[in-house]
Amino acid sequence: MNPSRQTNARHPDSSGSRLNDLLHPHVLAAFDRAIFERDGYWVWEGILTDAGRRQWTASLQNLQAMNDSIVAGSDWLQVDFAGRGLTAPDPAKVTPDALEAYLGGSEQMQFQTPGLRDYMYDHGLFDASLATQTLASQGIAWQGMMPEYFPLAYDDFILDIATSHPQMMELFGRILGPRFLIDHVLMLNRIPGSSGRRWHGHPYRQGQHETEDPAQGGRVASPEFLPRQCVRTLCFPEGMSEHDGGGEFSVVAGAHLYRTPYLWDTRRTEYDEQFEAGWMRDKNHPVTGEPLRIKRLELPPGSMVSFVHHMPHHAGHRDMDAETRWGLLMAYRTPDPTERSSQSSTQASSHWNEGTPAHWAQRMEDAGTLTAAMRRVFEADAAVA
Ligand SMILES: O=C(O)CCC(=O)C(=O)O
Ligand SMILES: [Fe+2]
Repeated sequence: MNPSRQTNARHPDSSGSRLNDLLHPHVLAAFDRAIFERDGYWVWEGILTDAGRRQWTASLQNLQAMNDSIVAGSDWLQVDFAGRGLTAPDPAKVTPDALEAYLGGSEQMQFQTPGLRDYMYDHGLFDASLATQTLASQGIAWQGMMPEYFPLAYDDFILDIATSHPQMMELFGRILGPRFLIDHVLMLNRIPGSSGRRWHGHPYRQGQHETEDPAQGGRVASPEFLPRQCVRTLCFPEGMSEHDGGGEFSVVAGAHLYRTPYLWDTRRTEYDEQFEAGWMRDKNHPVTGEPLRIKRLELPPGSMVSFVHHMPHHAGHRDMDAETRWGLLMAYRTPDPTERSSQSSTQASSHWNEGTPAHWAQRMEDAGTLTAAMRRVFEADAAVA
C-alpha cells in the first residue's frame, strides 16, 4: 500500500475510545476571561484527571519513541533530497552515533537542513530510505512528517484533544472565542540538559499585521484585547517547575498588551537579567499600572497554561540529572478577518488554513476520516463556520 494513502486516525468521536473524563470541570469553570485578557495568561492548575494525565504522558512517550525510530533507523544520506530541491544533511551529523544523540526529546534533530521541516509539513516526505517499515510493523503509517511536529497524525488521543474533545474545545473556546483555527501543535519534551528557550514572543500568523518592531518594540501599549490573537496552551502532564528538574516556564503579566513579537525572527540570547534591563525596563502593566514583573510558574502534575503568544516568555535549562519533562504545545488563533482570498482560489491547499499540513488533511478527507469537528480547526480562515 502506498504510505501516502494511509491514515492512522480512526473516528475518535465514534470509536468509543474517547477519554470522556479528561479534565476536571470545576477547573475549567473557574476561568475568568477578564483576568485572562488583563494578564495575558491563565494557569489551569491540576486540570487533568488522573486518567487524563496517564494517557497524556503515555501518548507523548509513544510519540517520542516513534520519532526516535524514524531518526535513528533511517538512512538519511540515501534520501533523495536534491530531487526535491532540498540540501542533504552533513554526513557527520547523520552517523549512527550522531543520530543516537538526537533521541529522547524535542528540538534535538540537528541534522535537519533548512527547508526540510517545512517541506515535510507542506508536502510530506515519502522516501524508501526512511525507516517507515519500523513503524509499519507496529501498525503505524508514516505520514510524511516527523511525529514531533505534527503528533495529531500519529496518535488518536492527541488528534482527539487537539480537534474534537468537548472539554478541550470548551477550553480553547474560552480563551479564543467561538471560532479558532489550529496554528501548530507540537511536542516540547525537554530532556536532561535541554537549554530551553531564551526570552522571546511570537507574531500573529506570519507577522503581516504586526506594528511593533520585534527587537525594540513595545512603545505603544493598549489596554484593549485585540481580535487577532494566537494563544498557546502548554500541557505538562507530569508538571513543570524550577525545583522539579528545571526547564521551567516564565511569563510577564500585562506584557502581551505591548504586542511585541519579541525577537521572533532573530537569535534569542537573553536570560532574565538582560531582559529586565532591556525590553522590560520602565514598563508598567497597561491596565494595573504596576511595573512589569517576571513570573516563574510552578505547575503541579496535570496542569496547563494558556498564554497570548505575543507575551514574551522563557523556558529555563533542564538539569542534567533530571528526568525528561513531557510537554505538548497547542497553539490556536482567531481567524483573520482580512483573509478572504482563499474563497475564490481553486487550489486544493486553500481548503485548509496555513497551520494545517494540506497533504495529510487531504488524505484524511479522501479516506473519509475527517470529521466535522476536525474540519472546524483545519479549514481556511474565510470558510463559513
Ligand atoms: O516550555 C518550553 O519548552 C517553551 C515553550 C515556548 O517557548 C513556547 O511554547 O513558545
Ligand atoms: Fe515561545
